Amino acid sequence: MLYAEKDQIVTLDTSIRPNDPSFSRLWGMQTSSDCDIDAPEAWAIHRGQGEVIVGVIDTGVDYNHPDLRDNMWVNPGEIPGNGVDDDNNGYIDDVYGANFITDSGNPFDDNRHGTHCAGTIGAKGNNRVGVVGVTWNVKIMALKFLSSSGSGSVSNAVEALNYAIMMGAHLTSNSWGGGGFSQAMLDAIEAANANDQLFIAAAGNSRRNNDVTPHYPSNYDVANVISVAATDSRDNLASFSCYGRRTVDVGAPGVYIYSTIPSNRYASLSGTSMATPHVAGLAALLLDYMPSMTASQLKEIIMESGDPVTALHQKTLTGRRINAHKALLMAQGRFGVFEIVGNSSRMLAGGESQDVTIRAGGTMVQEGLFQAKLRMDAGDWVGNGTEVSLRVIGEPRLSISPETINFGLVGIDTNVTRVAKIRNNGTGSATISSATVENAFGWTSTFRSKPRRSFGQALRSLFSLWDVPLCRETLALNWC
Ligand SMILES: [Ca+2]
Ligand SMILES: [Ca+2]
Ligand SMILES: [Ca+2]
Ligand SMILES: [Ca+2]
Repeated sequence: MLYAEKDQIVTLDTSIRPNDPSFSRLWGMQTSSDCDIDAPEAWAIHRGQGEVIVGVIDTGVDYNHPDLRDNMWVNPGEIPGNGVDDDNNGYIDDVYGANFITDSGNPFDDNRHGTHCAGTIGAKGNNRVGVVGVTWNVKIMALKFLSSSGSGSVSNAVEALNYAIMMGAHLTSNSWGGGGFSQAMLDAIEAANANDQLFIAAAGNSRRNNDVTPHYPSNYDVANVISVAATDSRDNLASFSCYGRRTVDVGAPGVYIYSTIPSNRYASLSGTSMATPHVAGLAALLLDYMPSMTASQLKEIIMESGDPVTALHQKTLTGRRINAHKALLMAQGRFGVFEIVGNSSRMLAGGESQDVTIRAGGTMVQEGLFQAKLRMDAGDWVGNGTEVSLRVIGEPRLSISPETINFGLVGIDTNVTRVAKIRNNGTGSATISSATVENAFGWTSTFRSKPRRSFGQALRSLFSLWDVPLCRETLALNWC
């Protein structure tokens, strides 16, 4: 018997649309002109599991906002509302971050700018509420140094960044500028760099060429800084955006950006301030996807994977607007496990069969069991998937930074905390069971499983038995 069947184009599952009701207003994520960051295509690969901590150095964050509260960082060492600085970090009841104007633990947003930026980075995705961030799950650390009127001092910004370093943020988003060069700010950014922490900064809204008129903090010449210009929904450089062939790195959507503002509301705002959190959200999504990536690898992928845009050519270092989908694909290609070889889109005639080749491996594959599903999508027709799995064995490679920790001048009966970062750059996980501090006289202090206070005047490590996955962990050293 003869039969006829329609030819079908078979492709892999290529995009995911979240159920957040205002998703269609987020042109920066997806729009018909395609002058967007290809977020739905990125989300088909990874949506964020909430492992990455992003410090938002701004006017604070409405941590009660229904679209943000589940994605707030929570300080694990602080008991809320007891009026006590439980973790001895200098801030009382700093649960979601801190306020560096009042030196208190309450970073609530009395403006709206910081809450807006936080929503673009990581408003909770697919929760049937409001909008969606570039990453659906994240830990937002609210670092308030700008007042209700949006102004602040560089010295408080330095405190905010130092707090982000001390408390282990993986990156910071900096939608602010002005005040000129500050050696203290440069030192803090260099400390962030030494701690493998990206510093993503707005290029500024004064239409200037930052190569000629330096704009800070985006112009600080440190490896971890990414300076961000704003683009619109037709890939123009925004009329207000600063630029600079040497000093501005990439562009990102920053005109009429819809996001969260305090008191369960939403609003559209424009500025390089709105472009910056798109980049910070992408950095968080990438790091959540591939936790072994270093800050410099993250920056490299963000810069190299963007779409070349005519308006950014000669106006930025890369000439590119960020693309989340291409960034994840590039990370997958360099560090990933499974990859489809060749073009995944093809024509299948009725009765015909074709092979799909899957390659396993990569330059920085981690230890563990990797599972994926190979699925075909051809419009209305969806095939059953094939489970793909691979078990990788690897070896850990541990290092600790910085090389020196200076407690400075410390008064008797005071507490000072410094943080060292332990990294695992290897391919397998390691369990650390103890830490030892040894002084010049051979006196040692070793700590296992939980902190002890057996010596009056000693360097004490707040330490517990950890598994160090392939990412960064912090170790707090206290003088007490
Ligand atoms: Ca698109
Ligand atoms: Ca505290
Ligand atoms: Ca407390
Ligand atoms: Ca949402």
